[in-house]
Amino acid sequence: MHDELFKRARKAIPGGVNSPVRAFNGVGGTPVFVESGKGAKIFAADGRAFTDYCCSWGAMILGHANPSVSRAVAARARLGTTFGIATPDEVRFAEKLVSLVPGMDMVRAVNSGTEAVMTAVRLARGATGRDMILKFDGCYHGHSDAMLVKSGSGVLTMGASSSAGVTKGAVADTLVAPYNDLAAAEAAFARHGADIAAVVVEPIAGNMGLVPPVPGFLKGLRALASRHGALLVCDEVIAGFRFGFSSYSSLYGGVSPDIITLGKVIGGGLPLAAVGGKRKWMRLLAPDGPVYQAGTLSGNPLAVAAGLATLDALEADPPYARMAALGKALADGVSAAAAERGVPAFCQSFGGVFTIFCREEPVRSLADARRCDTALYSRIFHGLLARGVYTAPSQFECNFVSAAHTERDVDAFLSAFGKTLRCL
Ligand code: KE4
Repeated sequence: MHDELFKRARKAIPGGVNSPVRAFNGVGGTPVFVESGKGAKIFAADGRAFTDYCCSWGAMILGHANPSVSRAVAARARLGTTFGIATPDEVRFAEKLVSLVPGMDMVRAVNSGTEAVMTAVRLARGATGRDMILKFDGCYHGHSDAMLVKSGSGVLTMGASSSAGVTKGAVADTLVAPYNDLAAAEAAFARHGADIAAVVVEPIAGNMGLVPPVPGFLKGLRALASRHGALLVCDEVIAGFRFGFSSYSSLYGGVSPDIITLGKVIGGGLPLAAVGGKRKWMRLLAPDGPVYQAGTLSGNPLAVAAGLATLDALEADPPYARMAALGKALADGVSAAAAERGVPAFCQSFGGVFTIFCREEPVRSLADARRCDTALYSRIFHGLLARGVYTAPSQFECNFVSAAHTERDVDAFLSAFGKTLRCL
């Protein structure tokens, strides 16, 4: 059935998918088509059920079809979904985010992480009058031209370090340094400091697999940016509200970015992301300031209803400690099982987010991640899939434990993983 669906899809949709990583090019085989989800489970068009660790790339922190989110969206839909006119809900949403993220005085809602980062880059350039941006190899910040240089995520899977169609001019001002390499960032500033508008970084990287920052990296970037008059942009489209009820930067990073981008979790499964930061920068955005940015559906009531319901649920019953405990149990179990069988793989995790890296040494950079055995990763992916566990269809992505996952799910994951290892 999926073969037939994919055949039809490929006729009508480029690559048969609306986002490249879904095509299974990173693991081979025919992609799964999902009909529905409930809690930690997803149900494929052919009737198979899976425990889902993709969670729409982190957005579904409460699990699929969460009752309070579904009720909020259904109720809102009956009142009208979007007006292109200001609404009270988007004021509440902005006030909520500002109250929860230290150092974020103002926030603008947008429709995707790509839009949020694209706006952050334009804002930094407008604020400083400078052109250059420093980003890090293996970090993915959406598909705006300036960011499609040595990106992670789907771009990495495609084996391309840039994209066709991106002009030389569009990337001429994008500097790239290895993630976790503060010396390289210092060298970039030593050479271009007066021209760098912003450092853009995933404070914990999720687009080459899960790669936490090494001690001192984020604080070093903060000091460098401040010293040279550049802005620090923390892209928390994955990390925001994922590891605690605020930003990763404030909870674990020990840094206060000038601009922060949010997405996924704050949208509760609908197209909703945000760019926020210190008032002195945010007031430069149109219509008050000279940096233009706009969006027909930005802050639309339907998406904001899902976002507010998600934030309310996370605030009422924070799942973070439990997700972290489940994530650790899963990661420790995977690493122990691989070691016991002499399979070159281990599980790197933080909070409820994890990646099974098919190599034995830790992964601290894209160069490390690229040394993984992607053929082995593919065999593990398909072994888990065949045993009812849906994980990221790429070595260079993360997996997510949601609030809906249970100890039984983790036990089932480890059982499926053990059986997969025995069949390698
Ligand atoms: P979107 O434009 O896809 O909403 O967000 C772009 C983005 C920005 N910043 C970070 C840190 C991100 O991880 C993303 C998107 N993440 C990928 C998964 N790693 C989206 C999945 C996909 O491309 O289909």
